[in-house]
Amino acid sequence: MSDLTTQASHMATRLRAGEVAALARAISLVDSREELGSQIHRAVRPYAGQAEVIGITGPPGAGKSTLLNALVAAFRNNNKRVAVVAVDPSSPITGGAVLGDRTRMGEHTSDKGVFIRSLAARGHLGGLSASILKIIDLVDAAGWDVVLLETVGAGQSETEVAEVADINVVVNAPGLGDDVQAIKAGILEIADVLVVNKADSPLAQRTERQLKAMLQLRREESANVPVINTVATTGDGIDVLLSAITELTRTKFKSSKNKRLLDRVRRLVAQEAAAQAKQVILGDQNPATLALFEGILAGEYGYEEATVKLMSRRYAQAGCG
Ligand SMILES: Nc1nc2c(ncn2[C@@H]2O[C@H](COP(=O)(O)OP(=O)(O)O)[C@@H](O)[C@H]2O)c(=O)[nH]1
Ligand SMILES: [Mg+2]
Repeated sequence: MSDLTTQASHMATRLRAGEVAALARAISLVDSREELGSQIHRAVRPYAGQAEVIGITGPPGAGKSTLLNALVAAFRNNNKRVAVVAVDPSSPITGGAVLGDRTRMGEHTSDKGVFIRSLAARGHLGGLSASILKIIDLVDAAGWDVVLLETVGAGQSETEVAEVADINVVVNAPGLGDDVQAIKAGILEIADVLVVNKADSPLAQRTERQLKAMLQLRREESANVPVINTVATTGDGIDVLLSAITELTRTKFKSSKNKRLLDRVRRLVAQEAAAQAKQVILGDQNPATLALFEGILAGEYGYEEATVKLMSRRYAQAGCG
């Protein structure tokens, strides 16, 4: 065995034994795309697949961090060990700006049943979700029952999180500007549970009505998406939210764990393939490639046709086509 393999195997053993320091180190290695990180991931991957992965997305200011804090407490009351992975470098939970939130999370930071980690949202070739997924695998293999994924609610992190989570909780709140338009297109489609947070606001009922109307417009299945009112600051409605999550997890996990995991892998490989293809094409100085581009300019091919030609040639070169 090479040094690296031996090292990976030691780390994997420590991680599986529940050593938090080993988990934290493995996450850093994966997050920075080190080869050792990849090897640790491969070594522990077969042990992952047990944890419930719950994404918390929604516009900034909706109350995601506050809600997540309350959810952590609720899961802890049910004796579940909870890992929080924040795709949000400025998260108040993971070391950010708001002193009040930090103090509130203080109760959790000293709890051995809570693991908190934030990831940088930039610099991930192949998209963030591939890295998140590997990190979830690490946390999962280390024996954590629940993984809560928090996003900053801006940029691409929401959709990336949605791709890897088993259950997507989409949080909205009144008073965020253009009503429910604050929810980005596409995010509503991936919602398994919709939360109207800040239900203590007099405008919350209107937000709820609008969300329900939007759900009905979007698709038929969304008739089943529960809409739950919460006041994250007081904990009102958190028990209802937790029951909804638990019920959804039960049905999702029951349907077929293997299919769920394979679907997730398929989405991520597709995404990784797109990212890799992009890098290859951007760096491709092959005269035949340039001729293809010229052909597009001259109207000989459409973009789609040229792309198919280019891809099939690259695949043939790589010996996999
Ligand atoms: N009135 C009220 N304020 C809330 C509620 N939930 C969160 N907030 C406040 O809304 C602000 C934004 O919350 P935060 O959790 O940081 O939102 P995030 O950007 O989605 O993570 C904070 O000042 C919270 O204290 C709620 O249910 N009711
Ligand atoms: Mg937040």
